[in-house]
Amino acid sequence: MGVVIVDGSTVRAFVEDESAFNKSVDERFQALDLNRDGVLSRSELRKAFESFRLVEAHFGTDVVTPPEQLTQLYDSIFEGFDCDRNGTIDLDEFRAEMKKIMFAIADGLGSSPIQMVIEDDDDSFLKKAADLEASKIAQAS
Ligand SMILES: [Ca+2]
Ligand SMILES: [Ca+2]
Repeated sequence: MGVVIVDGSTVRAFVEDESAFNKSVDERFQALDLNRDGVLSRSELRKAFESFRLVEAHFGTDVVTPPEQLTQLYDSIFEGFDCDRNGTIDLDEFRAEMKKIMFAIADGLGSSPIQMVIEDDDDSFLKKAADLEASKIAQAS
């Protein structure tokens, strides 16, 4: 366990490093595609967001959200991913929307860094962003 400092530019640099970002996104996509049919269904995406803990982070964990409201929320997230409205999310759609979400997080963080406590086995995108920045700093010195 350790503490990392992330701000908007950390996240932005991660998303803009296309090979690092796509690799992380592709790994996540594969992990989420539980039935291995190459696309994400509504329920697979919902599991994804439960594991990202993004939704809770945005809406606060101290508020208990009614299930029907949660379903609406996940539906609207799904619509955001499913650009061509065919009812499933393919890898391109997933990459594009993850990019948007991470940029939105970067904008939200702005230039005020936040401290994150992370577990060693944490594979969140923010940790990956912090790792990437750390490796760049290590290379530069
Ligand atoms: Ca699937
Ligand atoms: Ca689609």
